[in-house]
Amino acid sequence: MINKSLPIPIYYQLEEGIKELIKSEKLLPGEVISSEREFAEKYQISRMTVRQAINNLVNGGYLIRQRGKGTFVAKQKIEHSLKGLTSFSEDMKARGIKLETKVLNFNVMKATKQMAEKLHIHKGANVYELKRVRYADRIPIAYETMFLSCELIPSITRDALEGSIYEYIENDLRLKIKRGKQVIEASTASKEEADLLEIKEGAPVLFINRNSFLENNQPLEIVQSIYRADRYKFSVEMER
Ligand code: 16G
Repeated sequence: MINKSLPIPIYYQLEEGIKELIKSEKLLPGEVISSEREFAEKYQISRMTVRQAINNLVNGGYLIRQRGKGTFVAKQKIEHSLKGLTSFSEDMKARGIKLETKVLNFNVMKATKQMAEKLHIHKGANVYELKRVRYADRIPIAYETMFLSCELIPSITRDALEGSIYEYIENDLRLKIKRGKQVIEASTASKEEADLLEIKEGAPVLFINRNSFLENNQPLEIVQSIYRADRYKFSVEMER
């Protein structure tokens, strides 16, 4: 794995070597990797060098460090197909992943000009602002901020906030969610986002902006979500 005569930094060779073992499934998700000391002894390199390689792999989402337990190969990222307009609850249930939702904030505010344009309401009209962290198998995956018109959705139950808003809208309010537009951008976690998602400030995240609409083209929601880039990826099927 290491060739000291190459003009390539040793930490980088080790980093790429471990990545290769993960990609070729010689190291499997959940498996503990050798300790810093073991790597250092095996390759006759300094522990500092090993630490640098491992830190980079932890930051890149390949490894997870657990205090007192060791360093593990991270689980596969959740892959989400951009086919069809689905909710977080539906996505997780379809994969058999245990899902939890923490409501951070739910309040009524006045629509800004931008919100009013998107939701087809008057500036200053009441909108709900809902902030939630969504967990998959106890790992925080996404931090969502949602805006809904209070005129369209006169009330929301606690169950819906902590469960599925889409299910509530379709099953309880009998409104038909028809289509959505989503923009996905690369970004880095702010201090607040990093704390909520249990990642480092500045770690890579996906910033997603979704507007969805009901059957009659009535705008339903504006949702800004921050997804952990180390746990989530999107796939698209294309035909030519
Ligand atoms: C997803 C949607 C979000 C929607 C939510 C409803 C993305 C990027 N966002 O998180 O727009 O409001 O699902 O989920 O996919 P729920 O029905 O589980 O509350």
